Amino acid sequence: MIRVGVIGTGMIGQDHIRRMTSVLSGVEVTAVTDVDAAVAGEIGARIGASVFPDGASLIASPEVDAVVVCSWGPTHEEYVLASIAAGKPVFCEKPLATTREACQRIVEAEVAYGNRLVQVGYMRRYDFAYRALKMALDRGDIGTPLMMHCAHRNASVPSFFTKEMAITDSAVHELDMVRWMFGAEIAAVRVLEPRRNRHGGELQDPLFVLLEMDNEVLVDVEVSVNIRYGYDIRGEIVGEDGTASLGSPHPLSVRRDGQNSTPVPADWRERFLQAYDVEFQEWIHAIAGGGRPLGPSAWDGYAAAVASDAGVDALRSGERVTVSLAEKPKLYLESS
Ligand code: NAD
Ligand code: ISE
Repeated sequence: MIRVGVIGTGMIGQDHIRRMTSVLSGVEVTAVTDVDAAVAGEIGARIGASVFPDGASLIASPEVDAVVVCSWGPTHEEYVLASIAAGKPVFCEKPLATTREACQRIVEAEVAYGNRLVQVGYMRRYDFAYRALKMALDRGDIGTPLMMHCAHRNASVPSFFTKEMAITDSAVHELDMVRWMFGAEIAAVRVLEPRRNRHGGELQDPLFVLLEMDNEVLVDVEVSVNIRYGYDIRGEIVGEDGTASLGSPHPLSVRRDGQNSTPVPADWRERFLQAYDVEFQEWIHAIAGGGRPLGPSAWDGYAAAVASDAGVDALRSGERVTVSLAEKPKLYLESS
């Protein structure tokens, strides 16, 4: 049984606690902490976990075999570095950290440790539809890929959301997904600003992101964060011999009054429910008995952050910005 300590008991922290306490096997949540002590206290009491005053004491606790970081992005680096220093596996929600330099420090710390401890929460790699799409591509069903069209639509976002966050918080999932999908790196980024959606107020929404992969595949990503009708994630790959796309994410279809309707998920918790379950179950299996995590690595977190930084530069400058990665350490040569 892996004893997990969770740092950050907000929206996704609570969802991951729910899956670790009532869905998955081989894991128990023994410790929680949050800067909002009241919410951590309430959750700790509900699930019978110890409540720690801060992340450092939770990571150091002998009650904790592995750490799950679900706090705000700018706090991730500190907790991931502390977990590596303690030699404990750490699952960090995306992004790994908010700058390329911070991600680089994590990569260096893990390389110095000498083995993988870090996994980053890029759950699309575990989604049934994305996995089916990648299998079709890898089997050659549509021939050599040429382009991919993506849409990343949030129903709404909180008032503190900025246009940069449409890249660093939302499109960062596509930045990871395309590297995994095509087994290629992002070479350059451009960002265009379409006509503004009035539902976003002053926020520049949507954004149109163009990615050039280093295998010459072109990817476009529409990022809309005030689409209102629900949470809608799309992807279609155009190959030389055909096209392949993500199917409907919902198993239900209702025919009534001359209409055929399919529900649209409300948010990522509903759309990627099973992906998160598989992601966590595979992580637990992988680290059980001292094994290393096999999912998105610190290197993947670093590569997504470098592309995300380039996206922010491209958004602010209106220019095409190239992406250049450091040399990939040997530790990560087996992973994407
Ligand atoms: P949230 O605001 O609902 O929760 C974050 C929690 O972290 C809050 O309770 C806050 O008090 C706590 N916190 C902040 N700083 C802390 C610190 N230094 N130590 C301990 N606790 C601290 O946010 P959320 O939506 O749950 O997002 C949390 C993280 O998960 C973010 O990195 C976000 O990008 C990521 N996320 C990932 C997905 C996904 O699809 N993989 C979806 C949503 C959020
Ligand atoms: C959120 O933080 C997530 O990670 C979701 O998966 C993403 O779709 C959403 O746009 C982000 O705000």
